[in-house]
Amino acid sequence: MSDSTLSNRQKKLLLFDVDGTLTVPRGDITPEMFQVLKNVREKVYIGFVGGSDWKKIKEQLTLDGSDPLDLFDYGFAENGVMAFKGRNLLSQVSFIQQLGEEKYKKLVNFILHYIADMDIPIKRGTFIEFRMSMVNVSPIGRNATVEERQAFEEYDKKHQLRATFVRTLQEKFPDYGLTFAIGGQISFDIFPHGWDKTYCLKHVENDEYEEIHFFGDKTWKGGNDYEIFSDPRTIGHAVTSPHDTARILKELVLKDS
Ligand code: M1P
Repeated sequence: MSDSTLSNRQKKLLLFDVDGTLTVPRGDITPEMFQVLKNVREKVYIGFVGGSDWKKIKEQLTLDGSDPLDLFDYGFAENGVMAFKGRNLLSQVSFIQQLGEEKYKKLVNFILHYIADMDIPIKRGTFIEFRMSMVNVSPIGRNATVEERQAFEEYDKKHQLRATFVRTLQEKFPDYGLTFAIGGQISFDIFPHGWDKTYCLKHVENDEYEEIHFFGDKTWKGGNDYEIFSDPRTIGHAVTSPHDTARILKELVLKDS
């Protein structure tokens, strides 16, 4: 997109969750959504803020070999703990540095024991995924296929496995300063208090936006969009799917185009 196309934009920033908001969960961006975002970006500034790591988000938001950092003004992976402005990496911080090796080890050991004792229909592999800014915990394991994910999600709705797991961890580690957030289908994220999606706002606060909008599909308390959705610095939009996001954008930004 040329600089002249982007130079007269309103000083408004629209931030988007990824899974369930710009793409279907763990799916890829569609050409339609790509085009809607391109059109929106001619009017206002845009950024993504995902819980996943940059590698996964990049896979999901790449269309025909394009770099997502060229489509968005800001890119926030792992809730903004890894932050890009254009193609420039602004900062990256580490979960272990913050928590300390000893506490981290106790937490991981407890989680592994808990999962070993869980009697669920199937288990796959990679039950704990360590990321730069968080730990992702999945009772079925991150190697589950799409079908296995869907079956787990249904089973979890009925049996509340993740909610119970999270409550147990909150009781066991009350002084660790950790937040537990159920954001996707098969797992939950653990990160230090404040490292939820509101973390990304610190990277835009000096850019003087008149309005910052946030779009997400997990905006209820306990969902991983809740904090930024309900933050007084943002105007929150709860969406039900990427299709719903596109509909709102057409009404909110593109209706006079
Ligand atoms: O972006 C939402 C969540 O997406 C994935 O969740 P799941 O694998 O459970 O569907 C994970 O990347 C998770 O960290 C993230 O919050």
